[in-house]
Amino acid sequence: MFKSGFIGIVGRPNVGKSTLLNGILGESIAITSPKPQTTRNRIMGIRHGTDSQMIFLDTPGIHDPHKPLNAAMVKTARQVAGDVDVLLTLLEAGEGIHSEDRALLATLTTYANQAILGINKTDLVKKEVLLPFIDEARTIFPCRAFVPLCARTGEGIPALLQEIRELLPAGPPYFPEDMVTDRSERFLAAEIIREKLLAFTHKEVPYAAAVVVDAFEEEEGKGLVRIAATINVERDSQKKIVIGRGGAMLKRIGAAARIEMERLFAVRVFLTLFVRVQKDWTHSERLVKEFGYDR
Ligand SMILES: Nc1nc2c(ncn2[C@@H]2O[C@H](COP(=O)(O)OP(=O)(O)OP(=O)(O)O)[C@@H](O)[C@H]2O)c(=O)[nH]1
Ligand SMILES: [Mg+2]
Repeated sequence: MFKSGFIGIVGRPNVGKSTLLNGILGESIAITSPKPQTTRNRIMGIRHGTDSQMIFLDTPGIHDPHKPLNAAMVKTARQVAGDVDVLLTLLEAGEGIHSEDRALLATLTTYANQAILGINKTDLVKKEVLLPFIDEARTIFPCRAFVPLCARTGEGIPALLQEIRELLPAGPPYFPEDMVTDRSERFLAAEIIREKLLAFTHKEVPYAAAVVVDAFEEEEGKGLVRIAATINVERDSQKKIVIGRGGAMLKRIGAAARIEMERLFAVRVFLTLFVRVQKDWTHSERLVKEFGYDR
């Protein structure tokens, strides 16, 4: 029987949701970083199996909203829970369940019957803590399955996919086989640039940056794409950091992003980056929208 449906991946910032999605797809469509609140938009990733089509929705980590950018991200994550066939809630393994995870699970109990709990980063804990952790999870969130995972190595992913298939309804494939994500190449290009910013800059800079692709032009028959993008930051001091001494930082970000884009798009990429100050954009509903963080 062919099965198909939507699976929402939710959880606290930094638990490894995007890493897990990339691991499931075998392709990096969602950017990841050691910093919390990396993902800002919902992104769809489609896994085409011989007996199922699984449509995953990666979401921004659920966080307390206190400014428009955060509020937009929390809204996205909460909406997903109500819209999917299977809710995959991801926690980080540890000694006992984190208080923020308890709070999150409490808001999701109405979905427990269609939920799977993924316990990620098992490589970071001793085996002995896993069973008590699962027992504790079972009492506060009696969901359909508990799956220990290591998203980084892929351990546990086959077992997870089996549990997901169990919960999916019978149905036809909804998307064509060559479609891996609903996001445009423009969006992916902007995200790759933001990923490099997250990797190479620190403190408030990654959170103050929004990347907008201004041009994405294919040169017919040449296997070349010309991409121009603007990195928007909130203050002059941040602009200085992103450009770096003699332009060194911007060059580093551009070079790393280009390599990644060439791999993902399988073409040569000519990338031009600009940096612009948009004063306090994270506090401006209009600019948050303009930069694409409203869905
Ligand atoms: N040791 C270890 N690290 C992991 C594992 N899975 C993810 N990570 C790391 O955890 C960090 C966060 O991963 P992401 O995938 O960006 O986390 P996320 O849940 O999508 O975070 P947000 O988008 O901020 O909500 C990255 O540095 C990952 O490499 C794992 O199984 N083991
Ligand atoms: Mg993420």
